[in-house]
Amino acid sequence: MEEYFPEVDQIKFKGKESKNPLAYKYYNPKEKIGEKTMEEHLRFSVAYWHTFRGDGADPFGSPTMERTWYNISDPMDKAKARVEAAFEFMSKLGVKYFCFHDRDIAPTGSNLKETNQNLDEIIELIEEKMQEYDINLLWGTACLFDHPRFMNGAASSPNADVFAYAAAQVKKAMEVTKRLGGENYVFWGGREGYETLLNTKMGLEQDNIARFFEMAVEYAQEINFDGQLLIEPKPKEPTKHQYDFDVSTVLAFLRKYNLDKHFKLNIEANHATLAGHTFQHELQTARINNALGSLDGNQGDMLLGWDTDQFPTNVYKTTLAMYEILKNGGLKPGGLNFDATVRRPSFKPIDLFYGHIAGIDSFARGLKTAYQLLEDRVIEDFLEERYRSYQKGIGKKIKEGQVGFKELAEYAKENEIINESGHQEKLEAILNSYI
Ligand code: XLS
Ligand code: NI
Ligand code: NI
Repeated sequence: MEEYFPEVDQIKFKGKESKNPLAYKYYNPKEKIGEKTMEEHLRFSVAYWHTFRGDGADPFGSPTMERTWYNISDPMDKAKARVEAAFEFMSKLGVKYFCFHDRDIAPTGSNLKETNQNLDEIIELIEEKMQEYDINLLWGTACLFDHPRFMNGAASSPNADVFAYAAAQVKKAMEVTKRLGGENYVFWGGREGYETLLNTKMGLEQDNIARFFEMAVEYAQEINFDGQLLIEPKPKEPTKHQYDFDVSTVLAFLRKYNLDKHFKLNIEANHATLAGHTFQHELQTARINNALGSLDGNQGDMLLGWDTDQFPTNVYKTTLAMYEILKNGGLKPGGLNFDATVRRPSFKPIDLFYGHIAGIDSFARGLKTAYQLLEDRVIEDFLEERYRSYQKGIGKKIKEGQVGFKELAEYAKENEIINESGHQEKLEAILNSYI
């Protein structure tokens, strides 16, 4: 069998003193951090679309990526070679999960029937490889944004035939996700949004998306798919106003349509920043609403302002993200999917390893630091102290709903207010001493 990454052996943990760029400095899969191993905490996943389909093309230039499987002309042979390459890659990296869109793995045929047949053929091969390498599916999804038919959206399209086609595609994608034992199923709203209200019935479009989700919930139950359904928020790109703007917007939408008990969120770092939030803000918003499902790990570039999907290397941010994950009691059945792509000039196959190793080590280091922060109750104790006025006296009565405006007005008349410092700089310095 052809080897696609002959220059790379199994990536191993060598510790932070190691100078080997093809070794983990922090990620030691079997090392225990508290009750769980690093592998159990982090549940890393490789994104099929970026890693095995990304060609380096951008709006200004042609593909740059050197990948032997791109030179195969027959689309099915190419898809099969890609599967081989993918499993060799994941196994050498030591990552136990992957994620895909239906159209990432198999070519489209001349009609839906043929497309589904292609998909089934590749799924069979993937199923074999999953068993052979002991690699699992974190989530599957349907690509409802690439084909021209989705130019006006999928479930939010003004054209009901497009809605129907999207439903057919998700039905099939859910079936194959179930067949491969997928632990989650993701909906990222592709082109569910709009450019101008001059041509858009926003109310109807949102009602239709809710109808689409209801059908998805029903169908998941019908086929006994017991994975977690996830929605991935994003504020803009490709459309100007994406309906799933951020975590709060999605939660409000789900509650309006009574869908909240069926969905959690898949939160992407670069989407958080595009929405004007930190990754931690989005994670905590989901966590306190019991809706934190899974992560798309990457990072953006503050100076570029679009979804650059870079590999996450900022340990300050991975630490605060892992802090939220630990507070959440973990991610399972979710995981940490690298929705990230190497830069256009990083065109060598080996760069795929460098990118993933950098991301994996950044999160492993973030996990260790966040765990220590929690062990030492650095933030916890400060917060307890800062909010202690709600533990007794008038604060306790407010919390327990024992007082109203009248009682509070009486209280305020008698009481002198003494505020305390928020000590932000002190806390930031402490955090730095841990990182
Ligand atoms: C695009 C999204 C996409 C989803 C899966 O910005 O991040 O890649 O994760 O459809
Ligand atoms: Ni994503
Ligand atoms: Ni993205």
